[in-house]
Amino acid sequence: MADFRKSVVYQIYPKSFYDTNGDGLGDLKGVTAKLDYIKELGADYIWMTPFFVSPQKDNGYDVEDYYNIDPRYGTMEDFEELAAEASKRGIKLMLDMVFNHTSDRNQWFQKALAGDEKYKNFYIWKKGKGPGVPPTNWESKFGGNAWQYVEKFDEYYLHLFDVSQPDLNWDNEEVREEVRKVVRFWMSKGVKGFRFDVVNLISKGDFEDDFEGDGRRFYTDGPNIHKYLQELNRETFGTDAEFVTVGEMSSTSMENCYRYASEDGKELSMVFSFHHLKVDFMGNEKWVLVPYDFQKLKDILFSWQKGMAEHHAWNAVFWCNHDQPRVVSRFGSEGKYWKESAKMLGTVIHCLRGTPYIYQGEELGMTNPGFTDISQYRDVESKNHFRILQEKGLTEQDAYRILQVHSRDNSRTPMQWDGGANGGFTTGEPWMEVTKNSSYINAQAELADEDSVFHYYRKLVQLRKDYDVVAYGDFEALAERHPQVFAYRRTYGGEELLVVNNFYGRETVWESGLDTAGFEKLLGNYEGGCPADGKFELRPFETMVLYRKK
Ligand code: TEU
Ligand code: CA
Repeated sequence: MADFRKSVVYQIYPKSFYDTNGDGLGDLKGVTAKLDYIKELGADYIWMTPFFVSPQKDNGYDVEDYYNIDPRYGTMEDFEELAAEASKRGIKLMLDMVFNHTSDRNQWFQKALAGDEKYKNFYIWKKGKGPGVPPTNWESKFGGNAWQYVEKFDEYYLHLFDVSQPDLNWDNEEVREEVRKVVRFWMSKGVKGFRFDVVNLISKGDFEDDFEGDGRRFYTDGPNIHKYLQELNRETFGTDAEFVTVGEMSSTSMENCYRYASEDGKELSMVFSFHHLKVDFMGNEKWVLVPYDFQKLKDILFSWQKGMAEHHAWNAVFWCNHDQPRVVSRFGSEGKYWKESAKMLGTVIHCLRGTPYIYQGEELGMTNPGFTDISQYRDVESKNHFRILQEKGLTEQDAYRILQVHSRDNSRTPMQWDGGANGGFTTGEPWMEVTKNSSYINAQAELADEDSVFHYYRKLVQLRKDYDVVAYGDFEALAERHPQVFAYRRTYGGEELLVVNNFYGRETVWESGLDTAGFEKLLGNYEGGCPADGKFELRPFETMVLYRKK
């Protein structure tokens, strides 16, 4: 079995990674060109977000053709070369499979629109409740009602995301068989893992109005979800014990995740859940400005750590991806303690029980770009909500302030490779502006500096290889009510790991009451060792990883 517990995954958003032909868009050849960089960091897997043929309304999460590569990113030969070069370096590829919906340009949907009954049944159609009244009041995740009227049929189709992303009808066995074909096709190309996009939304339940929320309770972790995942597993990747899978679970419950990611291996290897990244929302509402709730962040992460372990299920652990703002900007500091906070946040994730994911540029401490004009934004969700916020009465300036914090484009700016023009990402005009701080936050500068965020992340990755307790240890929460400290203990056989972090830019003291004699410091962001008396005097954003073996 693939030991994903000892592995680290590096996520690439190809469009913003590295451009090799000067058209301003990152490409597959750009990933191949940077494999040695990823090797140096030590990652075992690369998860690549979709590069299939797509109109790019949602940057590839709107798939027009699952079997071909979008010419913007390159060719099948480029992909094969990438797979071969990665394999030479012992790096495995994980592809991103979007099966909750397709693009409206997908031939299945085109045939459906043309009136072909077989393909119409590939999607979800309902009559309205009356003239101009959609079947339910559900809201699309990207804003507005989740149903689109098609006059020709006098029916609506469901789109939980953009209107150009119609939801597939998984209750139709033919759809499930088509999905299996796609999965088998990419398995035959030598990929070693999949990330399944919003996969807990594929099984829809009752189509009822939601008077308590936006409709998600009717289609999240739906009635046949476990059945469909088990079937997909059995019929495709489950036949290969080396395969690693991760499901992106939108608004999921822990109880369902016990099953999705159970060590019995019937469904998936692990799950992404997002509750810990909603601590700066108001409930489920993301388009607001509220300070993040540190206690809630701890409570959520701790309860998932404990719950998943008790139920023999495995977490994916992460702060960043292409949908989330940059973590230093979010929970750390862009200013004086930029480097300290970036290292501290990396430590918190990498020493938890679970497989850590690093999103491109996180290992450099990349920040949000601080865009000030809508013309700088590219994301469909951001553009929609910029409009919706103003329709709700916010001023343009207030809408910008919210986007600067929450927009998905915060993480999608080009990778900062060097201090030159466009951060070394392209010789042309980048599809999105490069963040202004690329003069000092960039790979070239950080590779040359032993004390950089990059080298710190490299050491974090290595820690998991060198110490079994990091990969396999039990988890115990510490300092649960401390207002500044995030601390925990891992134990495995005679090995013990203490991970102690100050989450804030001011000093603090933690009287742990622990016997700290005999601990050695493996990693940290300041000088100094382990206190002998269990009293931790922590400097701004200080982190330390302490180890003891009986
Ligand atoms: O995202 C799922 C999703 O619901 C969120 O990440 C969403 O973008 C955000 O919470 C809305 O506020 C996945 C992909 O990661 C994302 O890039 C796609 O846009 C989305 O699915 C649709 O395929
Ligand atoms: Ca290119």
